[in-house]
Amino acid sequence: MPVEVTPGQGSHGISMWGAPGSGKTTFLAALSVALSRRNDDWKIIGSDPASTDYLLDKTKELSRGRLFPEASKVVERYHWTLMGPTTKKTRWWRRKPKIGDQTRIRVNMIDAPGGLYAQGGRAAEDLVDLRQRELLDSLAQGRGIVFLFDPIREFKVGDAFDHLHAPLTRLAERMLAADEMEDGKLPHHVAVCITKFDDRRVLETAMGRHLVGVEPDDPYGFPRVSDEDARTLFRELCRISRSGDAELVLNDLGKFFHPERIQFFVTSSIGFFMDRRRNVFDWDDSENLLPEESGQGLRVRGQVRPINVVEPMLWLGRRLAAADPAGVIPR
Ligand SMILES: Nc1nc2c(ncn2[C@@H]2O[C@H](COP(=O)(O)OP(=O)(O)OP(=O)(O)O)[C@@H](O)[C@H]2O)c(=O)[nH]1
Ligand SMILES: [Mg+2]
Repeated sequence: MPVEVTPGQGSHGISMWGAPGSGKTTFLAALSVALSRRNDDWKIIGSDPASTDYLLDKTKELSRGRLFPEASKVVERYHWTLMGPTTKKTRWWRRKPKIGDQTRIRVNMIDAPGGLYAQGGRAAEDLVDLRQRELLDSLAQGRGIVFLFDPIREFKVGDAFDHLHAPLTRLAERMLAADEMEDGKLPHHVAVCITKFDDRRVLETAMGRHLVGVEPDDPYGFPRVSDEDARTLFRELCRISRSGDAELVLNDLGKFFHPERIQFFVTSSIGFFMDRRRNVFDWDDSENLLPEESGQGLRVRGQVRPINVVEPMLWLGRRLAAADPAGVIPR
């Protein structure tokens, strides 16, 4: 029997959270490519024309045009369905799963400009505050967060904590007033994603701590950090924060969310460069960024090979479905 997770803005709402330029929009743009590269049955489908347009257009710009999205200006909402194989065991007398026997996870995604996370939503007096309130409303309604931590920005600017603490405190104020705190914590699940793993500085930090391995079934030999080691890498990257405040990010996450509802991932939306003639990862030539011909900005150098972009979404989708069984409708 197919399993469908209810739509609605409510419990299956997921918000992208992170400082400006931390890679939120690129992460979403890479989702379709990431799913296409997997040898399984998971796919993503828009639930309305605008959400489908986004998937088609952004995927094309990133993978064909090798262009990054522009900095976000407004709060964008997308409604998608992740469709995948059934998680149910097939009975011995049914050799194949029945047609229509698949898992469907509705994802209501919010992507906001990172700047909106800076203040944390005060009274709605001007446009920025209005947009901050809108963002806070979405966070309060949803139960999933993809928190992007950009180690490069943290090294250069060091403001991840500023973009976490104030809005988190505002969100807690809201949830407390609505009597929705559970055991003193927010009810959300959080996928903490370290972004830009393809950047040499991040890769070298992970290598220096012996956290990098290669998956045995990966024919190209791309470096990976396991989810078990992702938290350790996060801690290491916090130490080289410019402001020294990044360690407070970990403390805040632990204070505001249930530890079993936090999962760390080491990700890259564009992945590592690979020379297609050699068809194997080259440790000495791994960077997948190029300066734009105009000299302004960066573009993708080779093919887009996202790392750990689908996994946080599937983890969140499954967790939200399990946490809200009323949302699983047998059809
Ligand atoms: N090395 C590397 N750089 C990335 C990656 N993803 C994004 N970037 C860089 O980060 C920049 C910002 O990415 P965005 O996706 O626009 O970031 P954002 O968080 O949506 O930014 P705002 O919308 O301004 O809040 C891009 O223009 C790229 O230069 C990645 O996977 N690897
Ligand atoms: Mg953006």
